[in-house]
Amino acid sequence: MLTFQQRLQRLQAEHDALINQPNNIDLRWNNGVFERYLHPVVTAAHTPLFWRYDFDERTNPYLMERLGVNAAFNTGAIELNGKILLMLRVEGVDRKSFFAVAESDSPVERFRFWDFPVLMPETDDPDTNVYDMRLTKHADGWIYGVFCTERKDPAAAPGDLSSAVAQAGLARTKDLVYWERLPDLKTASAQQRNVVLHPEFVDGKYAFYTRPQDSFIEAGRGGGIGWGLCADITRAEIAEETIIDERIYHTIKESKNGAGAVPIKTPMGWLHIAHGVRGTAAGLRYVLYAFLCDLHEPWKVVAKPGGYLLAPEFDERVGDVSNVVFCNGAVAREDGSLYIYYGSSDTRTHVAETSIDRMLDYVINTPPDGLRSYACVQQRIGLIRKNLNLGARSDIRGE
Ligand code: M1P
Repeated sequence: MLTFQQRLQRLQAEHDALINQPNNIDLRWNNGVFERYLHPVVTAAHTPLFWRYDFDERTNPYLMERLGVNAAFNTGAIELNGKILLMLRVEGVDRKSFFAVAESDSPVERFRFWDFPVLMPETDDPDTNVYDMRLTKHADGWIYGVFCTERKDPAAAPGDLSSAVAQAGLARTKDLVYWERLPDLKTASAQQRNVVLHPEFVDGKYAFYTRPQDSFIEAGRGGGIGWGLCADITRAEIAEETIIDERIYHTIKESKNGAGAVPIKTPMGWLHIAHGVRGTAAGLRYVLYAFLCDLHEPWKVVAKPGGYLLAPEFDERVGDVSNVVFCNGAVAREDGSLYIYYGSSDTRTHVAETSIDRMLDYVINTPPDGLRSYACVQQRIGLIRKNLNLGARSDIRGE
């Protein structure tokens, strides 16, 4: 039996080894669009031991974890002063999520949490749970955090302990440490999740991507990625919400979709990495997809590749909510590289590496969804004929 001190040293050595573990490109993946990395960049085990254990032998003689952490996933992301800062959704064993920053000089490894998690101020109507923050460096000089705030549904029938209302919480900061909480975003929708603040003013107003839904889980008659403007972010209200990327039958976004990372400005338009959800016999399947919006009219989708960009693979497939990948943060660096951070199965955080050029090629030159098997086979035959140099020959089957 190890002594208290021996166990503590062992825990610390294991934690140090995890944080300092190098990360390498995963050679099992080779589709040309992006590279996966072998190890998750952040997991629950990356959270500091001093967040979880009481190190005082008198009050914790068995060196027990007193406040366990269940998961660290769905991260906002930003580059500040040459460092990559991830704003993770950390979930305690008590199921409550909170935000915490992990920092690294590298976009792919050695992320270390800051000593304290974010103590997000509450509004007059306290949040029960907060999660999935998008970090927007806005043209007005502030860094905004837009996140989901969840509360018990006040209209729930007696005994119904699962109905909830999700809305978009808003806060701003200069340093990710001190936060000014603003009133929640008001829209006409009963439920809002996956709301993202556009980084530039549009017509002199703040612009939001929204995701209206009828109920907490189901899109109902609602859904799709919406767009709306508001004049005053300190009392943010969207009077008119327009759907710019709708749900479509028998596609990867049939059940739900939602904006993901803050859109990335490129010479060809605003690049979006979003998520799409479809139902299966085994439950919902969440994948990432990409699309491009017009540079000057960012509410207009100008390129929509068919299908998914990134779906759960390998160990990503299994976790607390299996068959899920979810993105709410990406970092485009000055050298043109692009790092897409994504949570897998509501458990851990990974990174995919690509470049703006590659992603523009992907969104512009990948064929759109044919929407019918026949049309999709026609698309594929076009590719086959090209690769087999069949030109216009009509004596070969497949035209
Ligand atoms: O559990 C999967 C995801 O479910 C929600 O996403 P959406 O609102 O699109 O259904 C979010 O709670 C997200 O955090 C979670 O990963």
